[in-house]
This record gives sequence, C-alpha cells and structure tokens, in this order.
Amino acid sequence: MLRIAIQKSGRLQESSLQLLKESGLSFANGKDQLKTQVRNFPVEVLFLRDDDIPQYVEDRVADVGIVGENVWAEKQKNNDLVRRLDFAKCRLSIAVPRSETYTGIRSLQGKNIATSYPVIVQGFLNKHGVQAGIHEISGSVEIAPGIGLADAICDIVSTGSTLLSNGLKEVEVVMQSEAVLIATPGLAPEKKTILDQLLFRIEAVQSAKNNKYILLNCPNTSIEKITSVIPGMKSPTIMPLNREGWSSLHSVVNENDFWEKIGVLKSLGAEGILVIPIEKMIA
Ligand code: PRT
Ligand code: ZN
Repeated sequence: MLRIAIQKSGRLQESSLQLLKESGLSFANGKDQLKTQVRNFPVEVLFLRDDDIPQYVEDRVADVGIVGENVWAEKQKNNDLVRRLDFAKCRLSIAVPRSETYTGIRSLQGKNIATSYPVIVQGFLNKHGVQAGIHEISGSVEIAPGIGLADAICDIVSTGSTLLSNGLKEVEVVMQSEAVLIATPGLAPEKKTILDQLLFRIEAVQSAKNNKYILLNCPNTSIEKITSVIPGMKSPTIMPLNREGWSSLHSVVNENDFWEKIGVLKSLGAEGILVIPIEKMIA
C-alpha cells in the first residue's frame, strides 16, 4: 500500500486529483475526508495542507506527496523530488514599489524583504552576496511595502496582476516552480514497485498531453521529407489514398512545436490535416 498526500483544498487540489484519476485511480473525492482508499490500485490518498506535506512525507505518514516546488524547496525536509508534474507553474520573485529605482541585486542591500519563503530568499541573497533583512509573514505579502512593513517582497507570481494592483514591479526571479511529486527516501521494495507503476502511468498521461495525433494527405513524392519533420514514435503509418500518387500519413506531433511544423507540412504539400488529442501514450 502506497500513501499519497495531496492538497486538501487550494490551487493544487484539482489538478492533483485529475492526474491521479487520469492515471486510472478510482476513488471518492470526499470533501470532508482526511483520507480515502483507491478502489482499483493499492493506494491510499491523504488530503492535507500543502505546507504540511513535506513533513508528513519525511515522517513517513505519507510515502509520496504532491506539492509546489517552492514549498518543497522552502521546507528542506528529507524528501526526494521524484518528478515534475507540469501544472501549477509559477515563479517566486522579488518585487519592489514601482516608484523605486532598481539597478540590480545590489539595490536590495540593507533593505527589508517580506516573504513567506525565508529559507529560499536567504539562499538567494547569500548566493549574490547581498545582506538584507528578511521579515517572515504568512499571507498578504504584497501589501507589506504599502503599509511600511518592508521595502520589498518575495512572493509567488503567476500573471503578475497582484503585483500590478499593489503598485509593485517584479525585479528578480528567484526560482521557477511547478507541482512536483516528492517521496520519502528509501521506500520499501513493495512501495517502490507501486510507485514505479504509478510513475509509468503518470508518464503516459503527461506524454499524451504533450503530443497530438496527426493525419494528413500528401503527394507520395513528399513522404520522405514529411517523415523527417514528423517522425512519430517509431515512424509514421502510410496508407495509399484511392487516388494515384497520394497517401494518407499518420504520426504524432509535439505540442511545443506544433504550429511551426504545421507550416512546414503545408509547404511540403500536405493537405486535409487533422489533429486529434491523445488520451494515453506509451512508448
Ligand atoms: O491551504 P493550503 O496551505 O493548502 O494552500 P495555500 O494557500 O498555502 O496554497 P495555494 O493553494 O494558494 O497554492 C498552492 C501552490 O500553488 C503554491 O505553493 C504554488 O506552488 C502554486 N501556485 C501557482 C500559486 C500560484 N500559482 C499563485 N498565483 N500559489 C499562489 N499564487 C498566488 C500568489 O501568492 C499571489 O498572491 O497568486 C497571487 C499571484 O498571482 P498573479 O496571477 O496575480 O501573479
Ligand atoms: Zn499552504
């Protein structure tokens, strides 16, 4: 039995549940439950506050957990980062009042920085040889300069609109973050086997999200060039069209360079291009 801790409510909750469900785990989401048993896989899901998850994983109350990389880095618990999960992407940044002149990290020398991430901020300042005061606060960090509590803040930024509406500007990115799967080091072999099976499934879900199935018609003379643009998993499938000199070509294309490749395919004579989502992808 593997115990997985996820956030009880908040920004990580929905995507964490979705990832487990897309990995084929079936369980009741019970809003008021502390834990639930997965019906079709040897896993128990615990619902906790995100800040508590690294400690619970260190204490082996949970074997693995899903948290923001920022929380993992701040807590410095005995946790291995097993995999990045590609959701809840954000950055931890330093911001100062917009009216302030900022010429570089040296501008922070002697200043007071309000943050909920004192460990990460201290590490960042040390790395750059800057001495500044750190004022730890647990919430509403962005109002600190406005009420005279600090000269600068370090907080999570996603779109930047919170900084903007508080008269602040982002001046340093301290770290990029996304949801990560963490695990207690040295899992028992039985738990490790279950985790490996789960990771296999997560990988299939993630690859599927990052790729699309693509079908197109092309003149036979272009098959070779098109194959080099979209080689697919092993190689594309080619089927003759009921029209002399033409084929239907099926392959897989990555989400990241999708539009660029479509342009190239069109210039190589591809027509009738269909792009279809993939549910699971196993290499
Ligand atoms: O109750 P619990 O302790 O479990 O949750 P929490 O309130 O501590 O955390 P929660 O749910 O707010 O965030 C969980 C994790 O989501 C964080 O640790 C990050 O890893 C990640 N994440 C992703 C974010 C954001 N995006 C985000 N935008 N966490 C917080 N924010 C906040 C930020 O603090 C700021 O107030 O959103 C505001 C900034 O957003 P923009 O879009 O205005 O820039
Ligand atoms: Zn929290």
